[in-house]
Amino acid sequence: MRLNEAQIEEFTSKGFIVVKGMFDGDAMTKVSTWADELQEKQPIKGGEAKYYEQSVLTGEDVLVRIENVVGEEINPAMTSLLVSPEVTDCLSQLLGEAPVLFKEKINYKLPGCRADKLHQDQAAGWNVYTDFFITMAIAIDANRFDNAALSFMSSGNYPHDDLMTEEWQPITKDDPPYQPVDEFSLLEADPGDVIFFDSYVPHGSPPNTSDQSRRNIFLTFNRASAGDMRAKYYADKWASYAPNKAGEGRKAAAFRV
Ligand SMILES: O=C(O)CCC(=O)C(=O)O
Repeated sequence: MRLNEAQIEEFTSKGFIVVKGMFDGDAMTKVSTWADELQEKQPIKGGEAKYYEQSVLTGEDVLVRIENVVGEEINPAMTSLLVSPEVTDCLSQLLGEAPVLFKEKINYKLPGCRADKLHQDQAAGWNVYTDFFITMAIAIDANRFDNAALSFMSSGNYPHDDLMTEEWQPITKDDPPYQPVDEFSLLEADPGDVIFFDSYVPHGSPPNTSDQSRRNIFLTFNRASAGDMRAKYYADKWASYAPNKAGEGRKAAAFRV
């Protein structure tokens, strides 16, 4: 599959596009089972990095995300499924050159999980690495208003190569609907739908106050010319923000990407 001219133009102006049904039902059954297994699995040293936080609703520890879950050395089968030649083709079109995986995570957004405040990904310290990234979000579960579907700025009215805040600061502490209302879209998605988005487009999601999980995978890529920075990214991250376990949940972080 290749993106058409209209999709590329839309990505350039709005900073994101949605590709419905990019992964089929069989693929998503495998992905969902894998996400369930990872949720239960005891992480191995240097392997999956789990992050727990205290639920804003119940105060109990809730799994927020697992990082470092793909790559040839960790799970070659899942890597080929998620970073298929088709995906690589689309990313090459959007980046203007070959993509290299920078980081990846499954955001579990389980019932009780906190908000992801409106932000630009690039503000999460990414300038240290390079100045442009594209993330591919894949819906594992149905994303609906009730279970914290993402909202994106859809007006294109943001600096496409600059930060709107100091690093690590959210754009607003409010939850959706973000203001001005007509500049944002709620992206309800079905399993297998993909959102490609750049690292400057504002987006976020509210706390999950429903009883349905909203698991999405986020794979972030940089241009090959910027190099392979994934090992350095995780080493830096674990030094400043180490994975933890149930029982060690941190207070909910307002902005962590
Ligand atoms: O999972 C979410 O709702 C938010 C994720 C996000 O905004 C991000 O990773 O940049």
